Amino acid sequence: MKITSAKYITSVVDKSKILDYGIDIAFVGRSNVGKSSLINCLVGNKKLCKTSSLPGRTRMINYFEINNQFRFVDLPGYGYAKAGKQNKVLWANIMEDYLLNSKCLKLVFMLIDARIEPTELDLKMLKYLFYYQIPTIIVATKIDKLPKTKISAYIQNCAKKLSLGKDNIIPFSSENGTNKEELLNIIADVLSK
Ligand SMILES: Nc1nc2c(ncn2[C@@H]2O[C@H](COP(=O)(O)OP(=O)(O)OP(=O)(O)O)[C@@H](O)[C@H]2O)c(=O)[nH]1
Ligand SMILES: [Mg+2]
Repeated sequence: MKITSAKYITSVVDKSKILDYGIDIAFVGRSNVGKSSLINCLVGNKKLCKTSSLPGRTRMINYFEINNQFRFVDLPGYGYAKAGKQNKVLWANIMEDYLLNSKCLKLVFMLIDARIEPTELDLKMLKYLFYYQIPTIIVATKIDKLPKTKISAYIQNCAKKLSLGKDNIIPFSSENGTNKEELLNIIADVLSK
């Protein structure tokens, strides 16, 4: 599949504004893991989503219209140490509201960082997604930062930590587009159902 158009729609902080029509594909993961960069890579526009080397950049639910057919949803990152208690509560509320109430959610890409083992928060997130039976694909981002010889062992270790088969984790790089086509194929598959 090819993405031919990608437009920012809106950013939402409260439950009542969560869009309740159409098809959503959402991106979750630790703050700074590369969610916004991955979306930009898939759509081929480095400026669509704001990215930053400072964690905690995305604080709202950001919606993007893709191919006039479905939406990408850039969700706020978790585990940002400096977020402060109030922001953490706000984050939990937004995420829970979105994941539980979005009638539109067809697929979640959950991102983990290729240089860091899955964290406790990653495990919690994954359990949550499974519990609510939200179709989930795990993507290991920033794979360009790992030596090629270490990728396979890294994926195997992550799979073990997350109690998944190694084929359930897709190595990815926004930097050089590793497995971009693979992710687009998964999206096409979900849309065709
Ligand atoms: N080398 C490399 N760097 C990446 C990759 N993906 C993201 N980055 C860098 O990692 C930093 C964070 O990326 P973002 O895409 O802003 O991360 P995010 O998950 O959206 O972060 P929050 O919005 O804070 O939750 C930026 O400096 C990116 O350039 C990748 O695949 N390879
Ligand atoms: Mg972001």
